Amino acid sequence: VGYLNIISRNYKDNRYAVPWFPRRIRDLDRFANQILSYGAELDSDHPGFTDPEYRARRKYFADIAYNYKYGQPLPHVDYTEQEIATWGAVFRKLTELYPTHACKEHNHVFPLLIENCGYRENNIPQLEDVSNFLKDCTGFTLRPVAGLLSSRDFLAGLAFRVFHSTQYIRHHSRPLYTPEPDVCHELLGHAPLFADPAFAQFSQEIGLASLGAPDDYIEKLATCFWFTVEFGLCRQEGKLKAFGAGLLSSFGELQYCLSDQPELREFDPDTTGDTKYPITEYQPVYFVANSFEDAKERMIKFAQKIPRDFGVRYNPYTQSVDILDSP
Ligand code: HBI
Ligand code: FE
Repeated sequence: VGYLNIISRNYKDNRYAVPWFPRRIRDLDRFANQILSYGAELDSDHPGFTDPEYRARRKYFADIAYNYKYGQPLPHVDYTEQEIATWGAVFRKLTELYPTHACKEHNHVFPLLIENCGYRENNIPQLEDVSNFLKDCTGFTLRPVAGLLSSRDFLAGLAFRVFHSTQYIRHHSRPLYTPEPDVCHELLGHAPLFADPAFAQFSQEIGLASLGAPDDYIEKLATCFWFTVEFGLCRQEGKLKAFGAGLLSSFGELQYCLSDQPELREFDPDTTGDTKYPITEYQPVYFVANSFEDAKERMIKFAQKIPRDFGVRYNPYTQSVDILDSP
């Protein structure tokens, strides 16, 4: 196909060029060396900033993720007593709230994770076990990641039903706080929902929409991701419930989001995608989805408006993206 000639890493130099994107699941290996900040570089206000032991540990996690290649078993980690205690504190508090605050899909899957993947207060589950479980449920898999990826790269993983997951844990001094994703956020917040077929499809649609999309649309898709996969609410049997991982992994915000304080709006990619949001405080606005099916349908409609000279279709047999000539 002619336009593949101009898929370019230097697309900003050429207004006709399409940004490079992964075509096969193995291509995700390329993201490892373009992380925005290596996981061991902590900001001066990070709770572990002055703890040399914690920083060395973070370097260890960043290195194993950096060297991971598609097809390898996910690195097995022996977590320390202190790390397990931190996980335990988070696990204990959050599991108090799930029955009343989490969506029914999360509550359906959580007992299965306890049964099959070693989810319990005194054990941090291994990414490998969780990834294998998700693969059986929806085909989603986890990939370790050494630090923050660009929105473009992070979303592209979802097109292949791959979720980039951190493996380190937050600093023990503040168990209920983390300024960045950690294994509590990934495994308690994100993982359960990726076992749900409709949620998995919705997530993959965001990923497929992102492939080769212009920068301004990547921004809109990342914002939709933020207000759904990270901070989404839904209405179930007339009650408001949380399904966003940022909520399901925060003892404080999980209660706040269902209180009468925040403003609620209906999820719609056209408007949601243009909404500004703070990243260091509780959200002033949440978007409510009718269902994952409905959110997925809206996402597919939105994706059709993205200026792109080609269509994409995921081929699950080859785990690759087929490029379709536009109609
Ligand atoms: N990178 N490693 C990692 N983890 C995330 O959760 C993450 C990311 N990059 C971007 C991102 N999340 C989102 O905020 C959106 O930009 C997609
Ligand atoms: Fe997240």
